[in-house]
Amino acid sequence: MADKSKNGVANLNEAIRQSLILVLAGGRGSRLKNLTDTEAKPAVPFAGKFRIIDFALSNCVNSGMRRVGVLTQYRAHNLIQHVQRGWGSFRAEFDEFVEVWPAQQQTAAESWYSGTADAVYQNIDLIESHHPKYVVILGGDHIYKQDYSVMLDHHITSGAQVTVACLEVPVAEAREFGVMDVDEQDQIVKFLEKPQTPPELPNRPGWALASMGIYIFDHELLVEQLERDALLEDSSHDFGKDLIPYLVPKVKVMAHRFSHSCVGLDGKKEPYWRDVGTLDAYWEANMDLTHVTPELDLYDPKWPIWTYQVQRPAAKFVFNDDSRRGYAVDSLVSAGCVVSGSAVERSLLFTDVRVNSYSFVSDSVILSHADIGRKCTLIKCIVGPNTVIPDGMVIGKDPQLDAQRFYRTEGGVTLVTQEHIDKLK
Ligand code: ADQ
Ligand code: ADP
Repeated sequence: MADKSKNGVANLNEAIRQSLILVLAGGRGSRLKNLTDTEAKPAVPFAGKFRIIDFALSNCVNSGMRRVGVLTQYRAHNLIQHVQRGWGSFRAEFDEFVEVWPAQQQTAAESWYSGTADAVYQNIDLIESHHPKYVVILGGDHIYKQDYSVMLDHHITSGAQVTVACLEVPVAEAREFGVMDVDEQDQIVKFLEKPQTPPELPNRPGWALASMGIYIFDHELLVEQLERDALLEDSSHDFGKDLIPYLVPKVKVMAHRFSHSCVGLDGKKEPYWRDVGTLDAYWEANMDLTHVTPELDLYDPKWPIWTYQVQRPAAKFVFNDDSRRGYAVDSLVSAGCVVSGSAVERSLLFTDVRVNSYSFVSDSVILSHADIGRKCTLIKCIVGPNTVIPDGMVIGKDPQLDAQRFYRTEGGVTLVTQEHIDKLK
């Protein structure tokens, strides 16, 4: 295979093979309300047939990095099952694997992971057993397409010991991130975790350089630093809060611009990277896919997004002469769905959804196995999995009533779950 390096790194393919990826998949994502009652955020379904973590894992595989540990914690059952079923087919004898590394496996610590660095520290024996040269650490809860091998290439050519992926974000949003100052070579000179007043970019007022929480470490430095930090009582054992700010003045920590390794940028101004951590952001990112030219292209054969899904029959549309309906437009309809005598517009139906006669669904995200009764109207909703919407129910026309009965977001999206429906009875 031809070497992939754009910068002339000798043996980039070998460096890729010597890398170990750790996907942090333990976050709860409580801003997703009832959607994360039963699962960790990385396991939340997205775009009809995927789960959020499939994007990070597909990036790993498409980047050629096939030694992956998934670090879990909160409500991990569905996540573990999904990773094992969908990603468990790598060949250990070729030193390729996607494995789940559950919390508390390695140490006698009494508490669960306290921060992201602690999560990695607790798995230090497992990491050592793979003898990596580079360790790539990333979160499992963002939607984006990135070639991590390009970032590794940059890490090696720049002579960095740590590299942090970053992108430009409006200052108002930057308070939620780690924010950095860089010199002309993009070496990080200052790193502030979630600052109240984020420093602006000199050449782009109103914007700041934010960390994506994706790090490449030289293995030895990582181990040394995790061991050092573990002994500190006043540390929260977090990469963004503790390790990165500590290392910036001491070793070469480089910023890697996401625009250099983003897949599918194709002349677009801003690279696509979404935290679907709130219901509004989740709804919007799903809705984007129903647009004629979505910002996120899921149909690119050069960067496929892989997943596990049960085999279901093709979606079916039944026209009803009386209602003059039985269709879906500007919508994504997954396998196993039946849209019968009803109209679906600008919506996303996940697996096995039923929409029955005389109903109208628009601008909505309907999760798996939901059943929308007859003569219902649903506008701008997120319907939870397995929810049965009773015949005749109208949601999305009366904000006050919706807020009383269901959960209504600031952005005007109504979340409807079976729990809500049961309470109405
Ligand atoms: P945060 O957004 O605060 O900041 P954090 O809560 O640290 O992110 O979670 C990062 C990732 O680790 C997530 O994918 C989460 O699911 C996972 N995670 C958290 N705790 C975990 C644990 N104990 N075990 C396993 N996984 C765990 C971070 C950085 C910022 C950066 C943003 C970018 O600190 O500097 O800007 O990410 O989103
Ligand atoms: P409605 O409330 O819209 O009248 P029905 O449950 O009566 O819905 O179904 C209408 C049509 O939808 C059926 O005639 C059938 O063609 C199709 N349909 C419903 N359920 C299934 C199913 N399990 N498999 C295949 N088609 C189905």
